Amino acid sequence: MPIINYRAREVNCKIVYCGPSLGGKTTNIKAIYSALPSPHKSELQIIDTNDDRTLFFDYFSLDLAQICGMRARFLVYAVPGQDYYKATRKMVLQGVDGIVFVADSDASRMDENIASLADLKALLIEHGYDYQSMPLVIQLNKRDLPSTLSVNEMLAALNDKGVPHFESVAIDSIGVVETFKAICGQVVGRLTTDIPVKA
Ligand SMILES: Nc1nc2c(ncn2[C@@H]2O[C@H](COP(=O)(O)OP(=O)(O)OP(=O)(O)O)[C@@H](O)[C@H]2O)c(=O)[nH]1
Ligand SMILES: [Mg+2]
Repeated sequence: MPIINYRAREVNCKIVYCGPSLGGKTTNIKAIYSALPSPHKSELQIIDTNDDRTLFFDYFSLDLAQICGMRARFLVYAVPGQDYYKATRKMVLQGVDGIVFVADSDASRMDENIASLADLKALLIEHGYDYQSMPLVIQLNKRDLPSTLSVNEMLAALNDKGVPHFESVAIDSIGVVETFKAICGQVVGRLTTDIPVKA
């Protein structure tokens, strides 16, 4: 549930990018960030290792339009995908309002996509969140690779909720902003129906 500060007339929505390691979450975050106009965004925080893998999490915030007379701020995170950072993933998912699942389209990585989605579902359960009603967008990334699995095969394995999906090439900023807009739209859609608006 978004955090609402009625006094400041502010609502904070948390969006988390999840998915297997090396699938392209950090690349998405960097591409969205560079596409956003400066006055409305925070600094970009990326903490990674020498081999560019996320160690803690990636983060920026974005001030968006007014919703129901309140200023909406999106807090955007990407988790570390590697197996042994499960505790960090759980921490970052605390208070999540919407999820982008970035899948790797390389056919050889399908097992990791499936395992990562199972890990995400387990962490949501641990937090007591309902996967079925959680705003979710699936991104099929790395569509430029020669060895991609077909879109239908990937969706059959990953899109059990029938949510919106986007094909992307995050290194070329293709499909990245579209994905982000779609998850923001879902989260805002829930805001306008779920939140009791005080005068
Ligand atoms: N060919 C191709 N490579 C990509 C694409 N998107 C990202 N990459 C590359 O994939 C590698 C991993 O990308 P990251 O964005 O660091 O992946 P991540 O999901 O953040 O990985 P973790 O932080 O370990 O969870 C990098 O070398 C990227 O340049 C894409 O669309 N196509
Ligand atoms: Mg990363």
